[in-house]
Amino acid sequence: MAEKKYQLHWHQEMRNRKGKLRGGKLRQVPTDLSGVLDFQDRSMWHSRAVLVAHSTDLNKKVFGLASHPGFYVICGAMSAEVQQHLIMAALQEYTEAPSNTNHTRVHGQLTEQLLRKLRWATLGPQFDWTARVYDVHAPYRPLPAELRTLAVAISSAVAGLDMHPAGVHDWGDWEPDVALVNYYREGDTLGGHKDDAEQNLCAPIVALSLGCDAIFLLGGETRDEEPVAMRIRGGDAVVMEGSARQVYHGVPRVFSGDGCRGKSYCPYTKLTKEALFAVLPRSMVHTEDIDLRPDGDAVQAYLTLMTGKPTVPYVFANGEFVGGSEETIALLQTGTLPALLAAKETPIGTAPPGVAT
Ligand SMILES: O=C(O)CCC(=O)C(=O)O
Repeated sequence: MAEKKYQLHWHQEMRNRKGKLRGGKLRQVPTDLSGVLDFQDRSMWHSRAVLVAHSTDLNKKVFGLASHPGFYVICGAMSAEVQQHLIMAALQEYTEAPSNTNHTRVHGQLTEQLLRKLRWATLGPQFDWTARVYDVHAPYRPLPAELRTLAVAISSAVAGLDMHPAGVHDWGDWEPDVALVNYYREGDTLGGHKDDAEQNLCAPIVALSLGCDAIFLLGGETRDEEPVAMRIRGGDAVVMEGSARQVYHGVPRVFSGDGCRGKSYCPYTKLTKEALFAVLPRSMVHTEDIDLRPDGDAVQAYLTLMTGKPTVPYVFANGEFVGGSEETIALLQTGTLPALLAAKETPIGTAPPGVAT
């Protein structure tokens, strides 16, 4: 139910031409996101029983849920530089043999054309998806040191907190040795599942998100339990340990990276938004004032790294960087930008483009 509710659905308009019904434009069906928990929105903390602690190791807030002991979210756990490095590594090094990807069996090594349909890559012992077991005999790419370091730093920071009365953290001298890299495009999903094929089910799972915003569903031990839907952003880390290690979870939605990101007090942002709204319906244009986000500096650093442009606003359309206010307004004046956006006829999404692992 919840999975369906948050998935991207398309509606095809029908046109009546010369008495005949014809398939018309495809439009995204708006999704009701009012029930989605956003840890960055303080006003939700009380009503959604959010637990908040400060990790001195990470110098970050760590969020938990009273309903799910052993579940933690660290917003902005990775700096802009780390995110960009990992995105490049995920697209290049991590997909090279002896890593397996969803293309290995049929096509062998990944080519640029196959990149569009890249879905997963394995790091550490290969996973047999049919038997749902790890094959420790086949050659594999060892877990990269940077991922090991991040997983250990994040999980031990969480273990140092006392957020739940019956804190678990019984993974002993755990050494991370395996990772699955998931690649998502707008609208992609990862069905609800449990991670139960690992040898040591006490060892925590650390999920690192890169790129676009997504909705993460955290359920219970059976599929009957209504899951909690939450927004996860690029740079966030999720840790699941203890009883939260045994629950169903999935990703019903990944948003597009299009839209206009600026600052609430910036005259160029204001100008760009006005120009966009003069031509496009408001519901089609996602805008965000990044200075109002607690991690606004990190978002700007990330956008600067991605685009080479140090100042707001940043406008993306159809996954491409359009430019700042000057370039956007010029494209709007020539009619190119509305055409670019209308080509897809979808609302503009919510996060910078990229991959999520
Ligand atoms: O991509 C994510 O954030 C979730 C990953 C996950 O649940 C898995 O790979 O088992």
